[in-house]
Amino acid sequence: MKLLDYLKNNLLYLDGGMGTLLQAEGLQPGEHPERWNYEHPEVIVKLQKMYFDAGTNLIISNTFGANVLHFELEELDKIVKHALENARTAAAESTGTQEKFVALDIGPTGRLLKPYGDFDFEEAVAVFAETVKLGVKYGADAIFIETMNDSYETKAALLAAKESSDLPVLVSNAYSEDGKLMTGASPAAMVAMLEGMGADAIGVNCSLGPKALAPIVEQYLEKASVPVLLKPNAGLPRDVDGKTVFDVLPDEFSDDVAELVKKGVRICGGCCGTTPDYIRATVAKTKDLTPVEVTKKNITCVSSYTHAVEFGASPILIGERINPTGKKRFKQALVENDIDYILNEGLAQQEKGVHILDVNVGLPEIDEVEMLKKVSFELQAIIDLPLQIDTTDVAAMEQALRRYNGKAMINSVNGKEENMKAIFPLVKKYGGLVVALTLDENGIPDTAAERVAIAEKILKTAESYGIEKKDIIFDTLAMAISADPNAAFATVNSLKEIKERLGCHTSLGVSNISFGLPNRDFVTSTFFVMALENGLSAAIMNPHSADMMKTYYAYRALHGYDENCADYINFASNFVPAATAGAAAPQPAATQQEFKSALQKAVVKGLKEQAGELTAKLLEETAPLEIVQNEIIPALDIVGKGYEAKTVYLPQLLMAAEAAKSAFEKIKAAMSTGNGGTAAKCSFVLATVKGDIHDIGKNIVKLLLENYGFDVVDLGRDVAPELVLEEVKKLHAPMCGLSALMTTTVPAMEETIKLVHAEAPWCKVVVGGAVLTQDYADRIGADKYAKDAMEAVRYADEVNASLK
Ligand code: B1M
Repeated sequence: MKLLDYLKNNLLYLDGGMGTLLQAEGLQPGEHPERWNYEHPEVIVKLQKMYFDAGTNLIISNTFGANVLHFELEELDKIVKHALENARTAAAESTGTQEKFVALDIGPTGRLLKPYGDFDFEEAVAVFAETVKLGVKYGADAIFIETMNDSYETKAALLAAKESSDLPVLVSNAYSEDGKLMTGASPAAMVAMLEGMGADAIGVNCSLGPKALAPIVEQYLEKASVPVLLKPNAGLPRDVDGKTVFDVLPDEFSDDVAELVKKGVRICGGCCGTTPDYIRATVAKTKDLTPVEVTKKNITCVSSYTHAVEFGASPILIGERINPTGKKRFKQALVENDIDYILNEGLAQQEKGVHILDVNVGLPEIDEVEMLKKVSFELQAIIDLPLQIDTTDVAAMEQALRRYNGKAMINSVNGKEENMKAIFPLVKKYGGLVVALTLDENGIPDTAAERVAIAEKILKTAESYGIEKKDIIFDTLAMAISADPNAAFATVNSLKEIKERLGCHTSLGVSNISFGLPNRDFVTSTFFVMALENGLSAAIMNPHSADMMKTYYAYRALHGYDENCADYINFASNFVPAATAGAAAPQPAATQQEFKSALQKAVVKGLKEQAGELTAKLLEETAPLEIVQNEIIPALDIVGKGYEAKTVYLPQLLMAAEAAKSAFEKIKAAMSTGNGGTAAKCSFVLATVKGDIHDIGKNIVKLLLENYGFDVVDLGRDVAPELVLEEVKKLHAPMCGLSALMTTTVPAMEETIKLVHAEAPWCKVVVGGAVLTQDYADRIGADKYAKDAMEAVRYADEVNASLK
């Protein structure tokens, strides 16, 4: 029987942890477990047979880290071949009579994708594809993508699985305790993206025990229309005397998993710390339960790398400003490749409270494929709103969708046969919510009835591509009332019928209605209400228009979408009448953030180029160190606090660090002439301690020391104590400096100080970094605590003077 057929009527049991079992069999720390597939196949077969004997249906091959980043292709081939053979042998040798399957396991690469890391998305797809092809070659029944804590890498793996095989794909993510992936995705965002791309089952594994994972699993069950899987740890791992221990025992584990099976989980197993006993107990407690039917949830939504936006309740606003039509300055930005200008348009609309950003960069004189790819990539690096990819160029559409980190809104398809033939395969492959325009080969019909007929044709064709009704949103096209007095009625009447009779959601570019009239927003905002009253779900609009935003907030309050009228009150109390403040719309207070300066904002928002430019300007009248102290450090503090409060996620932290670096480059250049005298001074060994990769502060210290004539040997970041000692001894350096930013890396600092003091007693150790205090520095035995870079220089000068 095929795996997916079996899953239709049965619970599917997975295996449990392998790591601890392999260690018990002699796997050494640092050794690749994947090599055991051919070095010790008998051990792998034995362990996997134990799982089959315990009731497992689907064994996940021992190939978690098997990819071309870790192994040469020839060895990879051997590993995958043996891994699948071992699992098959285990199935054959097991006495269990249940259905048995073997999945190719794919784990994360361990590298962070661009723009946050240095790993290219297409490179990641290619890496995963190599392993997938081998899985197909050696007869896997399915692909199991697991323990992914980044949505973008998950997408790369799923895309590779889909492009290189026809096998069922199960996708499992590892969530942190805050219920989000490390890079910020919510369960709803993952469900939207993975289902859109055609994953056959989705869910969670690793990191936490079944109790802690329950709220996350429940969100999957609420949103997912495919089977949900659960593979928890035996609780949260703890370190006891250097050994990892897990607190949840098989009995409690299986009770908790059984509860979630009753709620709808269809695939279950165990992850770290679990053994065949956990699976046996789970099977015993769930095998007589009737599997909960997997139902279609019919959720119309799009998603970004952090969250999903659902259609159907409160109206959705789609910002229309990233579009060159009628905008001279925007066109210039496109021609001059001024990406920051475009990013700022996005940020400004986000601040006004839109939910989705439309992205249109079509201009005859530029390469739209490259520009759309670039702009959508840069936008999703700094803005966490879902994007509406808006282009008539199919190649540009495909490139942007491919790299989009989430489920995009696709603008658009229409009723022309040719157009549907080009767009629907992209919707099917990459997932997405497609805007369908009610026009066809004969143009835009005048009547509502004809537009609805086109909508019906589009729905039927979409179905033939396997695209569901929920993933189509109709735009019944607003035409100018200045040209046709019945234009508004034709549009809203077709909206109403599409909503009520066809049961679909709708969107409209509302501004077009007032084309050719003075004071257009008067008309547009009234039309907006008409459309909303007739079933409009989303409007593509200008959030800088006070009239539009007034209408939006008032409409929500009047329709009960705004509890206690809180959003309306926020909006209206900040409202400044146009007569005194121009026509700009006030911002909803919820999205306002005060910044002391433009540079601070650029760093916090992660605008690299702008941060560099603003720093260069500021340097004309401000001392470099003042900029560091008063602008850059406070900006990074804002991001750091946001990170702690879980309002900012790792990607934003990384982008802010990149922006700070680009500001710092300018500061470095400005200081290169030196202001502290260039007389040669002694050598100074500098490092960020082991386990810590924060080096912005250390680099400032380096720059200043060099400026003051010290011969700095910078060992970089994440530096082992032994390496610091080796360099100190080699140079007989009278001083070394250590930086640490995290409470977790202060012990490494202490270890380094002890080693240097013991083996190189002549060397003074100065320490710094935001996590340290004088008291802390004293406790770990530092010779000097420097609260900032300048203090480190003053101390170095003292030591240097004492050498003479
Ligand atoms: Co992260 N990070 N970070 N981070 N990061 C902190 C430090 C954190 C406090 C944020 C928070 O939660 N509020 C937190 C640590 C919490 C803790 O203590 N346990 C944290 C965390 C948790 C993490 C990660 C674990 C996140 C994750 O992956 N889930 C991860 C850790 C990776 C690792 O190190 N193993 C991580 C990663 C990163 C980025 C890569 C994204 C990026 C670093 C980029 C880089 O450095 N190349 C980053 C950033 C930017 C920060 C914050 C926001 C800013 C740090 C910074 O550069 N400040 C930070 C929050 C914060 O500090 N507000 C945070 C500006 C810099 C100029 O200040 O280094 O203090 P500072 O240097 C000053 C002085 O302290 C002094 O002089 C400098 C100038 O006056 N000084 C010295 C520094 N070293 C000195 C040495 C001296 C003398 C003076 O003598 C030798």
